[in-house]
Amino acid sequence: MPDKPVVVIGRKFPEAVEARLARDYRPKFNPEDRVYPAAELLSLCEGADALLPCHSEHLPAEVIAKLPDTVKIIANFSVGVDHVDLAAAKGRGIAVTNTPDVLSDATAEIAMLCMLGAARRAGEGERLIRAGAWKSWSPAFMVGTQVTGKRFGVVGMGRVGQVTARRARGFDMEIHYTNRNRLDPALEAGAVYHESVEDLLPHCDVLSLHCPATPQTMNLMNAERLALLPEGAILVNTARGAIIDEAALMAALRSGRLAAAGLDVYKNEPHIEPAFFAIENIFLLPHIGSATGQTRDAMGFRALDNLDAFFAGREPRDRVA
Ligand code: 8YV
Repeated sequence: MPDKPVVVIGRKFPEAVEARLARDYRPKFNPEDRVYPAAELLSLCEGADALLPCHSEHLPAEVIAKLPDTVKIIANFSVGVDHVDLAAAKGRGIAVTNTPDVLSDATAEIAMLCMLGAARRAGEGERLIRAGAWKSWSPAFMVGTQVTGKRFGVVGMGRVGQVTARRARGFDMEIHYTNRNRLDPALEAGAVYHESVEDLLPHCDVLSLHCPATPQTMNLMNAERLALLPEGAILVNTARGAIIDEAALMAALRSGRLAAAGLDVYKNEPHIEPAFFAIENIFLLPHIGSATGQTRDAMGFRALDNLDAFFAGREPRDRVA
């Protein structure tokens, strides 16, 4: 029987996932859960057959170029693959997989939390109470925006976008969306399709971003497009920070053009632009879209299913390159 493949594990994975790895592979674990500098990651990959990174392990073309020839697959523990240069991997004949579907519910929950947190000023309320600064109540105290029955816009009606739209329907919201392709009527479920982001924006009381980060979507929400949202709109981002021009967003929040924003993702995570901290009408979470035990297990198992298929000579289900 051939030796079990050697796999480099980018970060500390859930216990059950690491148990399966230990049973079926020769894993190089990361028990301290450190973010490896590129040079260390590359040296760990010496003699390895596979790499299992998270979005925190950046694999641009110059790193992919230095991966040892033995590495045949990058099986991501993430649905987003913007941290991997797919063309470079393809060029070297390295397979790349991701973990779709299994995190859609968890991420949609966080999109709802971001929407409500922003609309109802949850961050401000928390800060006030924890600072011991809640002194009185009045009808004008902490008045926010009601979302029930309003229009909910989705950029990117893929798996997460569709689940999020379903959750928003629970607040009787009218769904508007744009997507590379219009969905079948059954999946659309009455949502109004707009051909472009520019067409969509004027129809969104809440806008939720669910498209991948690509060169085309970099700074998609810039000053010009933010200005197309209705006065008092709310912006939600659980996708990737790269999609928003953060300076333009801060300007729109400071001026009151946007009522609020709820963000789970940022351009330079975890080093968030400090200017955000001084803006009250923004609800900030630390990239926890998929952070439930159930979902993190499912992501790990999905990555391992891809790895198992690859080493069994089958096409991995979630191959993206
Ligand atoms: C994960 C995510 O926490 O899967 C993704 O693309 O953004 C998150 O839900 C993270 O990327 C895991 O690597």
